[in-house]
Amino acid sequence: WSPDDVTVIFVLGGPGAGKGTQCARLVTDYGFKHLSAGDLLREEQDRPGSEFGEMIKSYIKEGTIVPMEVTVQLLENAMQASIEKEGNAGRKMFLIDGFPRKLDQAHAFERSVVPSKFTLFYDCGEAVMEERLLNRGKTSGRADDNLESIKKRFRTFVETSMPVVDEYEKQDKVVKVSAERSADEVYKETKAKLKERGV
Ligand code: UP5
Ligand code: MG
Repeated sequence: WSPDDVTVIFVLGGPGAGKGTQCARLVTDYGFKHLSAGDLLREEQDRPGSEFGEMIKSYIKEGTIVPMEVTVQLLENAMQASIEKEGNAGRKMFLIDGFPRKLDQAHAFERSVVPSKFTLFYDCGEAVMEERLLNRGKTSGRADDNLESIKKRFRTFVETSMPVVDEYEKQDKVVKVSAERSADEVYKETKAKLKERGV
């Protein structure tokens, strides 16, 4: 794809920072397409006959990163399906949530699919994220919303995913939003920062 036809904004932030929550609002107001890498992996995990189901399950529970071939393919398929379904009249804008979480994924996606416009980064401390995730865990049914998995997810985020944010920061491609306040306030800041970037 060419960046003339397809715009991709990556949405990053620690586990429970509020990526999904903010993306849902952006979809309503801006007409973006929202693709969550985690949601796509969970769907693939539950798809009958998937050869990757068991593998995905164990990576998610351990809070580690699924091999990128799987995730990049799922994202590319979902983008293709969205373009085929609605045609490509006008420019397609995708919010890719929770991806890339590792430098090799970032490089592979930008080389083989399309370069990103920038990364929306939700900055949130671990204490706040932990409280949100434990709270969601009471009803989410997510296999990784328990204290043990949460700690592992934090560790992977710091060691493996932050280097992606740091690299994009050096290229002046990070739009940083503080994510500790209420969802309404975070959204307000998100909109203001997007405006500064001409979106
Ligand atoms: N909430 C949200 N915003 C709030 C606010 N401002 N104030 C108070 N509460 C707020 O929010 C989490 C909870 O907090 C919700 O209950 C919400 O109501 C509340 P949410 O919007 O869901 O946060 P989000 O950042 O989306 O958290 P999520 O748990 O989805 O983040 P993760 O990044 O951990 O999960 P993801 O689904 O992206 O990935 C899961 C796993 O998949 C990874 O650990 C990894 O194993 C695997 N994965 C890969 O291997 N590769 C990938 O590329 C992607 C994922
Ligand atoms: Mg999410």
